[in-house]
Amino acid sequence: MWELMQSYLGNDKQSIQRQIVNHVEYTLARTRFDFDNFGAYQACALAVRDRLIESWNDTQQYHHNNDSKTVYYLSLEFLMGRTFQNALVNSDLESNFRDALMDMGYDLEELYEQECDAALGNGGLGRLAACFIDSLATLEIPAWGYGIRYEYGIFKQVIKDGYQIEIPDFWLNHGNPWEVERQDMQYHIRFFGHSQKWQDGPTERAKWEGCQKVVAMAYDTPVPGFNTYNTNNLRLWRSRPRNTFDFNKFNSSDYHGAITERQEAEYITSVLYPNDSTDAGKELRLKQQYFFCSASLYDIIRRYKAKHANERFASFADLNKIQLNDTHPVIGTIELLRILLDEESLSFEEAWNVVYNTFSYTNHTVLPEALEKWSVDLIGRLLPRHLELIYLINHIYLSKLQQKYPGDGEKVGRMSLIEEGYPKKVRMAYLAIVCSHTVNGVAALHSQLLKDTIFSEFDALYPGKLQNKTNGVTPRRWIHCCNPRLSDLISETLGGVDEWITALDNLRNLVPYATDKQFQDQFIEIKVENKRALAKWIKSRTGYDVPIDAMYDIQVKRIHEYKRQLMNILYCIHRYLSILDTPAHERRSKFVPRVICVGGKAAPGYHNAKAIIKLITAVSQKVNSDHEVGDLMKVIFLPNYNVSSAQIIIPAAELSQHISTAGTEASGTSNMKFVMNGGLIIGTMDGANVEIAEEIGASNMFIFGEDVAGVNRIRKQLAEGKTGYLGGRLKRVWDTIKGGFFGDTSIIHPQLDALAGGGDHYITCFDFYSYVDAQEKADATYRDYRKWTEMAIKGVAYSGKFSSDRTISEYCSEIWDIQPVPVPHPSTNPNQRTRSFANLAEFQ
Ligand code: 26Q
Repeated sequence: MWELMQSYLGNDKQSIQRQIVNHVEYTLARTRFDFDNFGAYQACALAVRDRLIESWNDTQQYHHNNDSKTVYYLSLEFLMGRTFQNALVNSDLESNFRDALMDMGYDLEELYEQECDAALGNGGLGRLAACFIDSLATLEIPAWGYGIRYEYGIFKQVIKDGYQIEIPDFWLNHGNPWEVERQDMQYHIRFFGHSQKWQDGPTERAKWEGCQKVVAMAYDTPVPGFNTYNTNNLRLWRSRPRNTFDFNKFNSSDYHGAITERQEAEYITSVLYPNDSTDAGKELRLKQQYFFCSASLYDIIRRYKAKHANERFASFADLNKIQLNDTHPVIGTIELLRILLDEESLSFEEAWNVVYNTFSYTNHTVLPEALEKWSVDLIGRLLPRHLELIYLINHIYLSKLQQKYPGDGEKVGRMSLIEEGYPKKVRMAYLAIVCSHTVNGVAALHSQLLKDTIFSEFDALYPGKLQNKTNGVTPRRWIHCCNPRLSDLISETLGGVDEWITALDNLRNLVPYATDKQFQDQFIEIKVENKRALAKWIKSRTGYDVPIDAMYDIQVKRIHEYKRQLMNILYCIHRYLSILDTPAHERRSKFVPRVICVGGKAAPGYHNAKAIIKLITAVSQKVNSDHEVGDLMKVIFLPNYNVSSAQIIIPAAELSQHISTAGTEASGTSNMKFVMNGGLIIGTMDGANVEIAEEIGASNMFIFGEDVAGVNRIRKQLAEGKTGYLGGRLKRVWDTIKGGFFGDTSIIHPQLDALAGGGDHYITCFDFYSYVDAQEKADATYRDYRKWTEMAIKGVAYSGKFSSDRTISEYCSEIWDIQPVPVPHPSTNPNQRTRSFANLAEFQ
């Protein structure tokens, strides 16, 4: 057997082709007569996966043998998008597969289009998790992602009569070739019941009795790093019923009831909640959170104990670091405490120290209304022992607060883990802070705001605990894969090497080329090609023809009042009216032709966001069919914005909009992607825009609007009853909409009334005029397209900071204290691809 398992799959053309046809015939059971593009994609995916499994098995075995310190990224969302191209690129197999397929009459790029997105996330937070696991693998950090294998990802958005309709995303319909089902990797997860306390010497412990049990089953996906043998793991859990059957119910002929109970178990991991800010605490959501935390912790503990039995977890926190992606998995802190106390017999102090030194928490919002709170009643019913432990922690913590702030009961009440009221609630963010050794925000401004506002009292209580880790994005997917021509141009220009893909600061060497006419011409040609590709996409998805020789102006992100898509569309209306005001023969000289695109999903229950979509589509219909305006202006709603469409949209943008009210967008990450792909930003001094301006120079952006201090000043005026701030141009926009110029847009009227009547919380009306100025400046700059291109190239050149490799390196040194562990490559010699015995010894 040793000999049989000694060799690796070949990566020469013949070996790849042989394996593809073998998978077509033996795995998919297809014949040469129904070997279509989809079959070819599936077979290729399996062929790639087989290779990933080799490096993945070797990596995991090596880490096991070496007892490598490991990072665990716990996230309710992993917004992976497609895997095929990324897997080929990271394992340096893209050209081999392209050649192998070409010979057989298939086009690799066409096969890429066969794959459906793994859309197990809502937006920024979920995509960040995906970028992070790419960087962790690339940086050779032993790391696992843990999450939920939802059967339904984020809904598909369809536009009907201008309104958003949600369609379920059953993404596993045709199977998922990238995952490996681990039938043998199962844990029992408990819910409900009650806690029976007992005294164990000085320590109070509990038995969890009368509970319901659900099985968690693991599904693994290999995560290859770029240009390294290291291959990490993404482990997603699926809920299943236990293999028992309620015979009592069966005998009382309640067959249906017995089946229903089993289905309840399956429901837990059925669907991703489509909100990207907190909604009313739904029981099923809490079940999801606890379910995947519990399974992940049992899994981590099992592996730890395999090497460190009888050590009372003394080295656990040195060898295992767990990052909480927002508060969604924070119940995991209490679960670890419970396991250590009630199942592993540690003292409370021992258990607490393990928990505290293991966990860290990342916050993604300062909006107080978006902070998670769970009702005490719900937690007490679903997780009775956990509620007891939360109260116990709160008791110890509050007595420390009382000592520190004697007599200040109000402050102690404000900082308590429990919010008094009807109903009583647990403040999950506070719980996360108290149970973690570090807390971080996701951009410098955001982290500062955490210290100054919602967590200020915690910053005083735990000096140094609050940190900043500015977000980043992976240059593998967000330059190299999505913009191959730009990637090639960069590599050629930087001396024919692609080192910059893992050392993004190297892009600085492009600075001298920003004014180089020949380079500019190549850069422009690539942008035009990317615009062409987007125009084709728009035609196929919306039916609209859009010109190529126009400024591509794009805002894509979840639809939210704070992100102010409304301001964008109000400006579109203003611009449209201004064009109509201008005599036809002067229009071309006064206005730069623009294709204005807005895309994004609204949470299904978010009425105001859905109304904004309707307004955009209504304006789109009117403007696009107005022959007066023609190609001078097109307004497009890009339907069903997701990761794979982002890979077409972002490289085509010339201007991108990041126009949130200052102090509301924690970071933003698409802003980084647009800059890397040669798009200019029109934006506010919010989130990571601030640091982008620092890096690329504010003069290479169109910055406008109030800063955080200005926003606060205006909000104060509004609170004092200020009205009458609309101004003439906005008034006209209001009247135009309400007059029915864009058809029936009555759904937006109440929002407009509120905005005008003192309820402009996101100061859309106040920022509008400075936004108009910035838009005019963008037009003026675009007329000098050489200048525009110079700014765009400088953006690319100075965007190095925003690689998620930099972000992850900072997490490694300042939060996890972990170093890379290079996994030995079996052989780099293609003629001798065997697992040498020397290596085998290392892997044993
Ligand atoms: C919570 C409870 C119940 C149901 C849903 C949720 C929920 C789900 C997703 C709450 C929040 C989210 C997602 C938040 C998010 O994506 N935040 C974004 O995170 C990015 C990465 O840090 C930042 O760049 C963005 O600024 C931030 O908005």
